[in-house]
Amino acid sequence: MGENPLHPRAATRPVSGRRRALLAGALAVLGAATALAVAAPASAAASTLGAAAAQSGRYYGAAIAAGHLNDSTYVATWDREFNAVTPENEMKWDATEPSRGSFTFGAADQIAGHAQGKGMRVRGHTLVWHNQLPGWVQGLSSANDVRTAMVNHINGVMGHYKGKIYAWDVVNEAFADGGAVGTLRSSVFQQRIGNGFIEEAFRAARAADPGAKLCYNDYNIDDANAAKTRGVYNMVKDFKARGVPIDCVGLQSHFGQVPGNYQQNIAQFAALGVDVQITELDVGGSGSAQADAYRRVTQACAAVSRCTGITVWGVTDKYSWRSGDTPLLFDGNYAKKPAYDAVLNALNAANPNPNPTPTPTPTPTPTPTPTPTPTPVPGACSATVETTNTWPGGFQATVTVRAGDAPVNGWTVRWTWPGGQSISSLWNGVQSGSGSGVIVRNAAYNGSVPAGSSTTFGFTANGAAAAPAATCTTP
Ligand code: 9MR
Repeated sequence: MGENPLHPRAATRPVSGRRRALLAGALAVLGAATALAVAAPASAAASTLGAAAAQSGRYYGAAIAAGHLNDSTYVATWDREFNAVTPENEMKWDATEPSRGSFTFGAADQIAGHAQGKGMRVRGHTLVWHNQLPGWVQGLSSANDVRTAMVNHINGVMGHYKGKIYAWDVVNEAFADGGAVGTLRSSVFQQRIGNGFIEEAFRAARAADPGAKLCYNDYNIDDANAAKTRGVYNMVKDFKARGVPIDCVGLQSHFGQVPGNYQQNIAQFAALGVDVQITELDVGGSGSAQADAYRRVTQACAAVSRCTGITVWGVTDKYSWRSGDTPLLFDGNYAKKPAYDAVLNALNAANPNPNPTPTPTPTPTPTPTPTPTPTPVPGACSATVETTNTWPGGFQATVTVRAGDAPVNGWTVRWTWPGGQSISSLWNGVQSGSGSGVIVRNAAYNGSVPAGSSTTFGFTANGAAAAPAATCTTP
Protein backbone atom coordinates (compact mmCIF):
# COMPACT_ATOMS: atom_id res chain seq x y z
CA MET A 1 0.00 0.00 0.00
CA GLY A 2 1.42 3.42 -0.95
CA GLU A 3 1.91 6.03 1.76
CA ASN A 4 0.11 9.32 1.83
CA PRO A 5 2.90 11.85 1.21
CA LEU A 6 1.35 14.33 3.60
CA HIS A 7 0.89 11.73 6.31
CA PRO A 8 3.53 9.12 5.63
CA ARG A 9 2.51 7.13 8.65
CA ALA A 10 -1.24 7.24 7.98
CA ALA A 11 -1.25 3.66 6.68
CA THR A 12 0.10 2.42 10.01
CA ARG A 13 -2.07 4.59 12.26
CA PRO A 14 -4.04 2.75 14.91
CA VAL A 15 -7.41 4.03 13.70
CA SER A 16 -8.36 2.53 10.35
CA GLY A 17 -11.42 3.84 8.51
CA ARG A 18 -13.55 0.80 9.24
CA ARG A 19 -12.48 0.62 12.87
CA ARG A 20 -13.15 4.32 13.21
CA ALA A 21 -16.70 3.90 11.96
CA LEU A 22 -17.30 1.09 14.43
CA LEU A 23 -15.79 3.07 17.24
CA ALA A 24 -17.77 6.17 16.38
CA GLY A 25 -20.95 4.10 16.66
CA ALA A 26 -19.91 2.65 19.99
CA LEU A 27 -19.01 6.09 21.29
CA ALA A 28 -22.33 7.52 20.15
CA VAL A 29 -24.17 4.96 22.31
CA LEU A 30 -21.88 5.62 25.23
CA GLY A 31 -22.19 9.34 24.77
CA ALA A 32 -25.97 9.27 24.79
CA ALA A 33 -25.94 7.39 28.07
CA THR A 34 -23.52 9.74 29.74
CA ALA A 35 -24.41 13.06 28.17
CA LEU A 36 -26.21 14.14 31.33
CA ALA A 37 -23.19 13.43 33.49
CA VAL A 38 -21.29 16.59 32.47
CA ALA A 39 -19.53 17.92 35.54
CA ALA A 40 -20.70 21.36 36.60
CA PRO A 41 -17.97 23.98 36.52
CA ALA A 42 -16.52 24.97 39.86
CA SER A 43 -17.85 28.23 41.30
CA ALA A 44 -14.84 30.31 40.25
CA ALA A 45 -14.63 28.48 36.93
CA ALA A 46 -11.93 29.53 34.50
CA SER A 47 -13.16 30.32 31.00
CA THR A 48 -10.25 29.08 28.90
CA LEU A 49 -8.52 25.72 28.69
CA GLY A 50 -5.12 27.00 29.77
CA ALA A 51 -6.45 28.92 32.76
CA ALA A 52 -8.64 26.00 33.80
CA ALA A 53 -5.70 23.58 33.63
CA ALA A 54 -3.47 26.00 35.53
CA GLN A 55 -5.79 25.77 38.55
CA SER A 56 -4.39 22.33 39.24
CA GLY A 57 -0.85 23.24 38.17
CA ARG A 58 -1.22 21.69 34.72
CA TYR A 59 -0.91 23.06 31.20
CA TYR A 60 -3.22 22.69 28.23
CA GLY A 61 -1.38 22.92 24.94
CA ALA A 62 -1.92 22.62 21.22
CA ALA A 63 0.25 21.54 18.32
CA ILE A 64 0.84 24.60 16.16
CA ALA A 65 2.06 24.71 12.57
CA ALA A 66 4.08 27.70 11.42
CA GLY A 67 2.33 27.56 8.05
CA HIS A 68 -0.94 28.72 9.65
CA LEU A 69 0.43 31.65 11.62
CA ASN A 70 -0.92 34.00 8.96
CA ASP A 71 -4.46 32.87 9.92
CA SER A 72 -5.33 35.47 12.55
CA THR A 73 -8.21 33.47 14.05
CA TYR A 74 -5.87 30.49 14.42
CA VAL A 75 -3.35 32.57 16.32
CA ALA A 76 -6.03 34.33 18.38
CA THR A 77 -7.56 30.99 19.40
CA TRP A 78 -4.13 29.60 20.32
CA ASP A 79 -3.31 32.69 22.38
CA ARG A 80 -6.67 32.80 24.14
CA GLU A 81 -7.15 29.14 24.99
CA PHE A 82 -3.77 27.45 25.36
CA ASN A 83 -0.80 27.94 27.65
CA ALA A 84 1.54 25.49 25.98
CA VAL A 85 2.59 24.56 22.48
CA THR A 86 4.23 21.77 20.52
CA PRO A 87 5.52 22.70 17.07
CA GLU A 88 3.75 20.16 14.88
CA ASN A 89 6.60 19.58 12.39
CA GLU A 90 9.08 22.43 12.77
CA MET A 91 11.48 20.89 15.31
CA LYS A 92 11.76 17.55 13.55
CA TRP A 93 15.07 16.41 12.07
CA ASP A 94 14.11 17.11 8.43
CA ALA A 95 13.26 20.69 9.41
CA THR A 96 16.17 21.44 11.73
CA GLU A 97 19.13 19.62 10.15
CA PRO A 98 18.19 18.89 6.55
CA SER A 99 21.82 18.45 5.59
CA ARG A 100 24.57 17.27 7.86
CA GLY A 101 25.72 19.91 10.32
CA SER A 102 23.52 22.69 8.83
CA PHE A 103 20.92 23.65 11.37
CA THR A 104 17.88 25.74 10.46
CA PHE A 105 15.44 26.99 13.05
CA GLY A 106 13.40 29.63 11.22
CA ALA A 107 9.94 28.07 11.45
CA ALA A 108 10.55 26.54 14.87
CA ASP A 109 11.77 29.87 16.22
CA GLN A 110 8.62 31.57 14.96
CA ILE A 111 6.50 29.27 17.12
CA ALA A 112 8.83 29.12 20.11
CA GLY A 113 9.36 32.88 20.06
CA HIS A 114 5.64 33.59 19.97
CA ALA A 115 5.04 31.12 22.82
CA GLN A 116 7.81 32.60 24.91
CA GLY A 117 6.35 36.08 24.47
CA LYS A 118 3.06 34.81 25.87
CA GLY A 119 4.64 32.88 28.74
CA MET A 120 3.61 29.52 27.31
CA ARG A 121 5.42 26.25 27.85
CA VAL A 122 7.08 24.74 24.80
CA ARG A 123 7.29 20.99 24.24
CA GLY A 124 10.13 20.09 21.92
CA HIS A 125 9.11 17.50 19.33
CA THR A 126 11.16 15.48 18.47
CA LEU A 127 14.87 14.60 18.39
CA VAL A 128 15.25 10.94 17.41
CA TRP A 129 12.50 9.53 15.21
CA HIS A 130 12.48 7.21 12.19
CA ASN A 131 10.06 9.52 10.34
CA GLN A 132 10.69 12.94 8.84
CA LEU A 133 14.31 11.92 8.91
CA PRO A 134 16.49 13.30 6.10
CA GLY A 135 17.95 10.88 3.58
CA TRP A 136 21.50 11.63 4.66
CA VAL A 137 20.83 10.08 8.09
CA GLN A 138 19.05 7.07 6.65
CA GLY A 139 22.07 6.43 4.45
CA LEU A 140 24.65 6.25 7.26
CA SER A 141 26.16 2.81 7.42
CA SER A 142 28.22 2.42 10.58
CA ALA A 143 27.21 2.45 14.23
CA ASN A 144 29.69 5.18 15.02
CA ASP A 145 28.50 7.36 12.18
CA VAL A 146 24.86 7.11 13.25
CA ARG A 147 25.84 7.67 16.89
CA THR A 148 27.88 10.75 16.05
CA ALA A 149 25.09 12.14 13.88
CA MET A 150 22.47 11.47 16.58
CA VAL A 151 24.42 13.07 19.41
CA ASN A 152 25.39 16.00 17.20
CA HIS A 153 21.74 16.52 16.28
CA ILE A 154 20.65 16.39 19.92
CA ASN A 155 23.36 18.88 20.86
CA GLY A 156 22.57 21.18 17.95
CA VAL A 157 18.81 21.37 18.48
CA MET A 158 18.72 21.21 22.27
CA GLY A 159 21.62 23.63 22.46
CA HIS A 160 19.75 26.16 20.33
CA TYR A 161 16.75 26.02 22.69
CA LYS A 162 18.66 25.46 25.92
CA GLY A 163 16.68 26.71 28.92
CA LYS A 164 13.57 27.41 26.84
CA ILE A 165 11.96 23.99 26.52
CA TYR A 166 9.72 22.50 29.18
CA ALA A 167 9.97 18.94 27.89
CA TRP A 168 11.61 17.23 24.93
CA ASP A 169 10.32 14.15 23.15
CA VAL A 170 13.85 12.77 23.02
CA VAL A 171 12.92 9.53 21.31
CA ASN A 172 9.67 9.11 19.42
CA GLU A 173 7.87 5.92 18.40
CA ALA A 174 10.79 3.52 18.83
CA PHE A 175 8.67 0.51 19.79
CA ALA A 176 7.18 -1.82 17.20
CA ASP A 177 3.44 -2.30 16.86
CA GLY A 178 3.61 -6.06 16.82
CA GLY A 179 5.87 -8.77 18.11
CA ALA A 180 6.94 -9.75 21.58
CA VAL A 181 6.90 -7.28 24.46
CA GLY A 182 9.89 -4.97 24.13
CA THR A 183 10.39 -5.33 20.38
CA LEU A 184 11.76 -2.17 18.83
CA ARG A 185 10.84 -0.90 15.40
CA SER A 186 13.49 -1.23 12.74
CA SER A 187 15.12 2.15 12.03
CA VAL A 188 18.55 3.35 11.07
CA PHE A 189 19.19 3.99 14.79
CA GLN A 190 18.06 0.54 15.91
CA GLN A 191 19.73 -1.20 12.98
CA ARG A 192 23.13 0.44 13.27
CA ILE A 193 23.48 1.15 17.01
CA GLY A 194 21.15 -1.52 18.43
CA ASN A 195 18.47 -1.17 21.09
CA GLY A 196 20.85 0.87 23.24
CA PHE A 197 20.32 3.90 20.99
CA ILE A 198 17.41 5.01 23.19
CA GLU A 199 19.53 5.11 26.31
CA GLU A 200 22.34 6.86 24.45
CA ALA A 201 19.94 9.50 23.19
CA PHE A 202 18.59 10.19 26.69
CA ARG A 203 22.08 10.48 28.18
CA ALA A 204 23.12 12.91 25.45
CA ALA A 205 19.92 14.90 25.93
CA ARG A 206 20.45 15.32 29.67
CA ALA A 207 23.91 16.69 29.03
CA ALA A 208 22.68 19.03 26.29
CA ASP A 209 19.99 20.76 28.38
CA PRO A 210 19.85 19.64 32.00
CA GLY A 211 16.82 21.90 32.59
CA ALA A 212 14.46 20.17 30.16
CA LYS A 213 12.28 17.23 31.07
CA LEU A 214 13.18 14.26 28.91
CA CYS A 215 10.26 12.22 27.56
CA TYR A 216 9.81 8.99 25.67
CA ASN A 217 6.79 9.55 23.36
CA ASP A 218 4.72 6.96 21.50
CA TYR A 219 1.28 6.01 20.15
CA ASN A 220 -0.67 2.86 21.03
CA ILE A 221 0.74 2.85 24.56
CA ASP A 222 -2.52 4.13 26.03
CA ASP A 223 -3.93 0.74 27.01
CA ALA A 224 -2.38 -0.37 30.29
CA ASN A 225 -2.06 -4.00 29.23
CA ALA A 226 -1.12 -3.76 25.55
CA ALA A 227 2.14 -5.48 24.64
CA LYS A 228 3.57 -2.22 23.31
CA THR A 229 2.71 -0.46 26.57
CA ARG A 230 4.33 -3.24 28.59
CA GLY A 231 7.50 -2.84 26.55
CA VAL A 232 7.71 0.90 27.20
CA TYR A 233 6.82 0.35 30.87
CA ASN A 234 9.66 -2.15 31.24
CA MET A 235 12.09 0.23 29.57
CA VAL A 236 11.16 3.13 31.85
CA LYS A 237 11.40 0.90 34.91
CA ASP A 238 14.82 -0.29 33.81
CA PHE A 239 15.99 3.27 33.09
CA LYS A 240 14.89 4.42 36.53
CA ALA A 241 16.59 1.42 38.18
CA ARG A 242 19.88 2.06 36.38
CA GLY A 243 19.86 5.84 36.62
CA VAL A 244 19.40 6.47 32.89
CA PRO A 245 17.92 9.98 32.74
CA ILE A 246 14.21 9.96 31.88
CA ASP A 247 11.58 12.28 33.32
CA CYS A 248 8.38 11.64 31.45
CA VAL A 249 6.37 9.41 29.20
CA GLY A 250 4.30 10.95 26.43
CA LEU A 251 1.07 9.18 25.59
CA GLN A 252 0.19 10.45 22.12
CA SER A 253 -3.44 9.37 22.48
CA HIS A 254 -4.64 9.55 18.87
CA PHE A 255 -7.96 8.00 19.64
CA GLY A 256 -10.91 6.39 18.08
CA GLN A 257 -11.82 5.07 21.50
CA VAL A 258 -10.32 5.74 24.91
CA PRO A 259 -9.12 2.50 26.53
CA GLY A 260 -11.13 1.56 29.61
CA ASN A 261 -7.94 1.37 31.69
CA TYR A 262 -6.46 4.65 30.47
CA GLN A 263 -6.31 6.23 33.94
CA GLN A 264 -4.75 3.07 35.34
CA ASN A 265 -2.18 3.29 32.56
CA ILE A 266 -1.28 6.87 33.45
CA ALA A 267 -1.05 5.86 37.10
CA GLN A 268 1.19 2.87 36.41
CA PHE A 269 3.72 5.00 34.54
CA ALA A 270 3.56 7.71 37.21
CA ALA A 271 4.25 5.08 39.87
CA LEU A 272 7.61 4.43 38.19
CA GLY A 273 8.64 7.96 39.16
CA VAL A 274 8.13 9.77 35.86
CA ASP A 275 5.68 12.45 34.79
CA VAL A 276 3.06 11.53 32.24
CA GLN A 277 2.03 13.96 29.53
CA ILE A 278 -0.76 13.46 27.05
CA THR A 279 1.08 14.75 24.04
CA GLU A 280 -0.94 14.50 20.81
CA LEU A 281 -4.53 14.07 21.84
CA ASP A 282 -7.23 13.93 19.20
CA VAL A 283 -10.41 11.86 19.18
CA GLY A 284 -12.33 11.10 16.01
CA GLY A 285 -16.08 11.63 16.13
CA SER A 286 -18.51 14.37 16.96
CA GLY A 287 -21.13 15.58 19.39
CA SER A 288 -21.68 14.03 22.79
CA ALA A 289 -19.77 10.82 22.00
CA GLN A 290 -16.64 12.80 21.22
CA ALA A 291 -17.26 15.08 24.20
CA ASP A 292 -17.56 12.08 26.48
CA ALA A 293 -14.26 10.64 25.26
CA TYR A 294 -12.48 13.97 25.76
CA ARG A 295 -13.99 14.25 29.24
CA ARG A 296 -12.68 10.83 30.17
CA VAL A 297 -9.19 11.70 29.01
CA THR A 298 -9.23 14.95 30.97
CA GLN A 299 -10.53 13.29 34.11
CA ALA A 300 -7.96 10.49 33.82
CA CYS A 301 -5.11 13.01 33.72
CA ALA A 302 -6.63 15.10 36.49
CA ALA A 303 -6.84 12.03 38.72
CA VAL A 304 -3.08 11.39 38.66
CA SER A 305 -0.93 14.09 40.19
CA ARG A 306 2.06 13.29 37.95
CA CYS A 307 -0.01 13.77 34.80
CA THR A 308 1.26 17.28 34.25
CA GLY A 309 -0.55 18.40 31.12
CA ILE A 310 -2.43 17.69 27.94
CA THR A 311 -1.65 18.77 24.38
CA VAL A 312 -4.22 18.44 21.61
CA TRP A 313 -2.79 17.74 18.17
CA GLY A 314 -4.02 20.93 16.56
CA VAL A 315 -6.45 23.78 17.16
CA THR A 316 -9.09 23.43 14.48
CA ASP A 317 -10.49 20.45 12.59
CA LYS A 318 -9.71 22.14 9.31
CA TYR A 319 -5.95 21.84 9.76
CA SER A 320 -5.87 18.49 11.57
CA TRP A 321 -3.62 15.73 10.17
CA ARG A 322 -6.78 13.59 10.25
CA SER A 323 -9.27 16.34 9.48
CA GLY A 324 -11.76 13.86 7.99
CA ASP A 325 -12.29 12.58 11.54
CA THR A 326 -13.05 16.08 12.92
CA PRO A 327 -10.96 15.13 15.97
CA LEU A 328 -10.28 18.48 17.66
CA LEU A 329 -11.99 20.91 20.06
CA PHE A 330 -12.73 23.67 17.55
CA ASP A 331 -14.54 23.09 14.27
CA GLY A 332 -13.40 24.41 10.92
CA ASN A 333 -14.87 27.83 11.76
CA TYR A 334 -13.23 27.96 15.19
CA ALA A 335 -16.55 27.37 16.94
CA LYS A 336 -16.24 25.53 20.25
CA LYS A 337 -17.52 21.96 19.96
CA PRO A 338 -19.26 19.99 22.72
CA ALA A 339 -15.88 18.36 23.35
CA TYR A 340 -14.49 21.78 24.24
CA ASP A 341 -17.13 22.32 26.93
CA ALA A 342 -16.52 18.83 28.28
CA VAL A 343 -12.78 19.48 28.62
CA LEU A 344 -13.25 22.91 30.17
CA ASN A 345 -15.73 21.61 32.72
CA ALA A 346 -13.57 18.62 33.61
CA LEU A 347 -10.52 20.87 34.08
CA ASN A 348 -12.52 23.24 36.26
CA ALA A 349 -13.74 20.33 38.37
CA ALA A 350 -10.25 18.87 38.81
CA ASN A 351 -8.97 18.44 42.33
CA PRO A 352 -5.77 20.49 42.50
CA ASN A 353 -3.78 17.58 43.90
CA PRO A 354 -5.64 14.38 43.60
CA ASN A 355 -4.96 10.97 44.99
CA PRO A 356 -3.14 9.34 42.09
CA THR A 357 -4.08 5.78 42.98
CA PRO A 358 -7.28 4.00 41.96
CA THR A 359 -9.99 4.09 44.60
CA PRO A 360 -9.33 1.20 46.96
CA THR A 361 -12.09 -1.18 48.03
CA PRO A 362 -12.98 -0.51 51.66
CA THR A 363 -13.03 -3.47 54.08
CA PRO A 364 -16.53 -4.35 55.36
CA THR A 365 -15.82 -3.08 58.89
CA PRO A 366 -13.14 -0.42 58.80
CA THR A 367 -11.85 0.54 62.20
CA PRO A 368 -11.82 4.31 62.54
CA THR A 369 -8.70 5.67 64.15
CA PRO A 370 -9.32 8.29 66.82
CA THR A 371 -7.71 11.62 66.06
CA PRO A 372 -5.99 13.32 68.97
CA THR A 373 -6.72 17.05 69.13
CA PRO A 374 -3.53 18.84 68.15
CA THR A 375 -2.05 21.28 70.62
CA PRO A 376 -0.98 24.47 68.87
CA VAL A 377 2.70 25.24 69.36
CA PRO A 378 3.43 28.96 69.44
CA GLY A 379 5.22 30.02 66.30
CA ALA A 380 5.50 26.46 65.10
CA CYS A 381 3.28 23.67 63.82
CA SER A 382 1.75 20.36 64.78
CA ALA A 383 0.66 17.40 62.70
CA THR A 384 -1.81 14.57 63.11
CA VAL A 385 -2.25 11.50 60.98
CA GLU A 386 -5.78 10.21 60.50
CA THR A 387 -6.70 7.00 58.69
CA THR A 388 -9.53 7.70 56.28
CA ASN A 389 -9.90 4.38 54.51
CA THR A 390 -8.57 0.86 54.84
CA TRP A 391 -8.55 -2.23 52.65
CA PRO A 392 -6.77 -5.57 52.82
CA GLY A 393 -3.07 -4.79 52.70
CA GLY A 394 -3.31 -1.03 52.62
CA PHE A 395 -4.88 2.17 53.78
CA GLN A 396 -5.33 5.85 53.06
CA ALA A 397 -4.67 8.69 55.48
CA THR A 398 -4.93 12.44 55.75
CA VAL A 399 -2.32 14.42 57.65
CA THR A 400 -3.41 17.77 59.08
CA VAL A 401 -0.66 20.32 59.51
CA ARG A 402 -1.70 23.08 61.88
CA ALA A 403 0.03 26.40 62.49
CA GLY A 404 0.37 27.63 66.08
CA ASP A 405 -0.30 31.24 67.05
CA ALA A 406 2.06 32.56 64.39
CA PRO A 407 1.92 31.98 60.66
CA VAL A 408 4.06 29.21 59.26
CA ASN A 409 6.16 29.51 56.13
CA GLY A 410 7.21 26.01 55.23
CA TRP A 411 6.77 22.85 57.28
CA THR A 412 8.26 19.41 57.66
CA VAL A 413 6.36 16.48 59.12
CA ARG A 414 8.10 13.32 60.36
CA TRP A 415 6.96 10.01 61.72
CA THR A 416 8.17 6.43 62.11
CA TRP A 417 6.16 3.48 60.83
CA PRO A 418 5.43 0.99 63.59
CA GLY A 419 5.16 -2.15 61.45
CA GLY A 420 6.92 -2.00 58.10
CA GLN A 421 4.33 0.15 56.31
CA SER A 422 5.38 2.04 53.18
CA ILE A 423 3.84 4.92 51.28
CA SER A 424 2.64 4.06 47.78
CA SER A 425 1.56 7.54 46.75
CA LEU A 426 1.44 10.94 48.35
CA TRP A 427 -0.18 14.21 47.35
CA ASN A 428 -0.06 17.83 48.54
CA GLY A 429 3.43 17.25 49.93
CA VAL A 430 6.95 16.22 48.96
CA GLN A 431 8.22 13.00 50.45
CA SER A 432 11.79 12.15 51.34
CA GLY A 433 13.41 9.73 53.77
CA SER A 434 13.45 6.00 53.36
CA GLY A 435 12.74 2.87 55.36
CA SER A 436 10.62 3.35 58.46
CA GLY A 437 11.39 7.07 58.86
CA VAL A 438 9.05 9.26 56.82
CA ILE A 439 9.78 12.91 56.07
CA VAL A 440 7.26 15.05 54.20
CA ARG A 441 7.81 18.69 53.34
CA ASN A 442 5.23 21.15 52.05
CA ALA A 443 4.58 21.37 48.34
CA ALA A 444 5.39 24.63 46.55
CA TYR A 445 1.86 25.91 47.05
CA ASN A 446 0.90 24.93 50.63
CA GLY A 447 3.88 25.93 52.77
CA SER A 448 2.20 29.09 54.05
CA VAL A 449 -0.33 28.41 56.78
CA PRO A 450 -1.90 31.38 58.57
CA ALA A 451 -1.78 31.45 62.39
CA GLY A 452 -4.28 28.97 63.85
CA SER A 453 -5.13 27.52 60.42
CA SER A 454 -4.32 24.19 58.89
CA THR A 455 -3.55 22.51 55.62
CA THR A 456 -3.57 18.83 54.76
CA PHE A 457 -1.70 16.32 52.70
CA GLY A 458 -2.64 12.74 52.03
CA PHE A 459 -1.18 9.40 51.14
CA THR A 460 -1.96 5.79 50.49
CA ALA A 461 0.27 3.15 52.05
CA ASN A 462 0.90 -0.57 51.99
CA GLY A 463 0.63 -2.55 55.21
CA ALA A 464 -1.61 -2.55 58.26
CA ALA A 465 -3.51 0.68 58.87
CA ALA A 466 -1.61 2.92 61.27
CA ALA A 467 -1.86 6.48 62.52
CA PRO A 468 1.57 7.11 64.03
CA ALA A 469 2.36 10.16 66.14
CA ALA A 470 3.91 12.80 63.89
CA THR A 471 6.12 15.77 64.64
CA CYS A 472 6.07 19.04 62.73
CA THR A 473 8.89 21.52 62.42
CA THR A 474 9.27 24.83 60.61
CA PRO A 475 12.42 26.04 58.90
O1 9MR B 1 0.75 16.18 12.37
C1 9MR B 1 1.92 15.83 11.69
C2 9MR B 1 1.69 15.92 10.20
O2 9MR B 1 1.51 17.27 9.82
C3 9MR B 1 2.86 15.33 9.44
O3 9MR B 1 2.55 15.27 8.09
C4 9MR B 1 3.17 13.96 9.98
C5 9MR B 1 4.35 13.39 9.26
O4 9MR B 1 4.96 12.33 9.88
O5 9MR B 1 3.43 14.02 11.38
C6 9MR B 1 2.32 14.44 12.09
O6 9MR B 1 2.56 14.40 13.46
C7 9MR B 1 2.88 13.13 14.01
C8 9MR B 1 3.77 13.35 15.20
O7 9MR B 1 4.88 14.10 14.83
C9 9MR B 1 4.19 12.03 15.83
N1 9MR B 1 3.07 11.23 16.15
C10 9MR B 1 2.09 11.02 15.09
C11 9MR B 1 1.65 12.37 14.53
C12 9MR B 1 0.55 12.17 13.51
O8 9MR B 1 1.02 11.42 12.42
